Amino acid sequence: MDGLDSLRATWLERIGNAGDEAALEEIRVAAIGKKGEISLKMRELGKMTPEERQAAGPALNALKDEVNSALAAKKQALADAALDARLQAEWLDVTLPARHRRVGTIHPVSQVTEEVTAIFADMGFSVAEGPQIETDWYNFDALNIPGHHPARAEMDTFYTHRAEGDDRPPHVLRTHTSPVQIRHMEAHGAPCRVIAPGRVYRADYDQTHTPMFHQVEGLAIDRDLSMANLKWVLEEFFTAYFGTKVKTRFRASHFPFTEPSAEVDIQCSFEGGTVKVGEGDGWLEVLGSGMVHPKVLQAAGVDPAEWQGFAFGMGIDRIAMLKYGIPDLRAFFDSDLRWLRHYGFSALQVPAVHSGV
Ligand code: 2NM
Repeated sequence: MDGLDSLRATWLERIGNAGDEAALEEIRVAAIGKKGEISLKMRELGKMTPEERQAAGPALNALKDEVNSALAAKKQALADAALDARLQAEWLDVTLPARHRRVGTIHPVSQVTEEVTAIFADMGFSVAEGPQIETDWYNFDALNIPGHHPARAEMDTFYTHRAEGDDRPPHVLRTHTSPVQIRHMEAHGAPCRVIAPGRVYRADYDQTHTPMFHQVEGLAIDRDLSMANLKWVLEEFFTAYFGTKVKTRFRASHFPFTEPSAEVDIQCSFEGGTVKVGEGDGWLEVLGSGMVHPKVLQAAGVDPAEWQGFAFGMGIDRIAMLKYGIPDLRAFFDSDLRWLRHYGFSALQVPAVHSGV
């Protein structure tokens, strides 16, 4: 059976040399397909004598089996090689340190809002929030600022557009967060202790004013609160906020929504062009305050014959600049990443109440 030996050698070699599955399939068809060389040989068995057939038949069958096995083995080998190649190409060291990605920072306004909230929370104040677009009633009338009052013009209010024939009341971008406190009194009545931090808007833009800024207002209503309670709360606040004992100075003032009213200065020094809070004999105005006007209580549904209390308001951006030495207000809202990385806070610097005394 020398013919079969060379046939076997040829096909096994071709199978061994097949480079991929497609080549292997071509070889299979050419060898043992319907018209394959080995299949044609098997068809010739019919023309043989029984003796020849008895020898050639099993040999051809064995050859066919051998070729089949070789094809299967080669197919598996090709698949293994392909997988190895892929694993090599996609090799990944999962123990390598991750690529560095810069994380964002907490904006000083957010940080200070949290600090202020923590300090007032410690004194029993909760946080109230409300809409940034208000009716002129909540923003002005309820606060004893009537239509002809100069404060209405002084505040450089942004009014929303109203189409001809629209009979809804005029709406404004709130010029202070006092409307939040009116809404709070309406909803919950007295007694109460809340702060209202948030964005406010005034049409004003220069070195020290931006058309959007942040305010925190406070309100405490009870049966016998006085200016003395106000003064204690504010000194307690500033001392905790600046981490050092801070003296305050009350100056008589006027606001439509409080009577009496006072502007509050905090003690500071101005040496070498830097402001330091809590030392020296200079004063810095940081806050407005007073006893809530009876008309304001009335407008908010609280009986002024039974209840009285104090309120105050201050700029968050401004007290952030003072505490963290930030020189330019306008840079607060420029979204300059270099500024944010420099003045921003880590998410791990969680504000807590601490008195630096
Ligand atoms: C200030 C100054 C004085 C104030 C008044 C009220 C309210 F709603 F209770 F009437 N909230 N805040 C107030 C008082 C705000 O900001 C300079």
